Amino acid sequence: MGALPGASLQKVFWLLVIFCVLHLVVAMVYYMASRNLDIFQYFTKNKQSQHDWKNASTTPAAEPHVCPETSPLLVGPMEVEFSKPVDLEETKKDNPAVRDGGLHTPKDCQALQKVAVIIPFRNRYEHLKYWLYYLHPILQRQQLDYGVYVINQDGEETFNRAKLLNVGFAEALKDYDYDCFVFSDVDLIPMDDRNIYKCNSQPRHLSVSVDRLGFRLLYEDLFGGVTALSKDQFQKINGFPNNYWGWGGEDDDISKRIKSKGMSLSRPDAKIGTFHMIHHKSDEKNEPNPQRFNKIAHTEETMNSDGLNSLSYEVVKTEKKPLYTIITVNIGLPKR
Ligand code: UDH
Ligand code: NGS
Repeated sequence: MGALPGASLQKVFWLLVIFCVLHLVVAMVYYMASRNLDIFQYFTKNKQSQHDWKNASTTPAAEPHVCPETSPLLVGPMEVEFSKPVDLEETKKDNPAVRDGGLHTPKDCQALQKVAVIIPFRNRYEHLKYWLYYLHPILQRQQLDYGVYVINQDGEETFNRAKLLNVGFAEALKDYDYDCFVFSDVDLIPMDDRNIYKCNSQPRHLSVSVDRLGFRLLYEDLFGGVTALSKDQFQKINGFPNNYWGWGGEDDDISKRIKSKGMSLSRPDAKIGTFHMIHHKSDEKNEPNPQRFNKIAHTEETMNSDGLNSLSYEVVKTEKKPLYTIITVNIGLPKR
């Protein structure tokens, strides 16, 4: 009887120490192995998704990654000049990724927005050729999923820019699920591709500094030239007015619609928002509209009944050209 001898106590102690160390080693090995497995799986998964995207046709389940907020393809300020005539067959060859109808989808990433570019038009083919020559490369560099719609007013009646733009909105939506609409005069060419043809949280005025207007904003509420509205923003203001026949005022009406629905105008920086306007003589049948001041004075009363919800027109012809879709439309006559 009596206490354990000292040697036995020492043995028990060392056995306990060895057991603890072994336990610790096993736990660490197990932990490291599981971490490595996670990392290994993470890499193989990522490699797989890149692979899937490149071979999208064979494995359709994979989603392409979303295009970056700022396209890496942009070049900034650009030379714009009009000394040489444009050959559209050459322009088509220079833009092989543009599909018939003037449609383009970026191939390396999923575009942030689906943009319909709407151009009000009549008898301005020379301008249209320059527009297509300059804009297709820019819109592709901006990595947009876009389509170009030229809305051609049929007949000889007084021109109606805003109604043509309403038609463009309605017709483009029959073609594709666009979420953004850029409305552009045919004679305005951006001089900096960082001025992105896409929509913003507020309706956007893109043609901020036009050379022919002295590179300055004529007045704070100006909303003419090139503008961008999301589908929601456009619907919120009931589209554009249908009854401004002739030059002037329809853009001021749109600007008032936007304000009256609690939205504001957004603009790019004046240095980026520069445009060249192609020089031209005054058009026939687009004389200044003598009623425009009176109409603008009543926008808030008329906007809920004059716009998208009262739009009526008849499509005469739709043609899918190699670089644009042209929709010839009968928009009726002004009320006498
Ligand atoms: N447009 C046509 N054909 C026409 C008239 C206008 O295609 O016969 C289109 C074209 O896209 C043009 C846009 O409508 O760019 C706007 O026409 P606008 O005459 O309001 O504007 P533009 O930029 O000329 O062509 C601005 C100067 C006109 C001043 C006349 C008033 N004093
Ligand atoms: C205003 C017009 C706008 C026009 C703007 C710029 O006076 O429609 O000039 O025109 N408003 C009225 O006439 C009420 S510009 O210099 O670009 O031809 O957009």
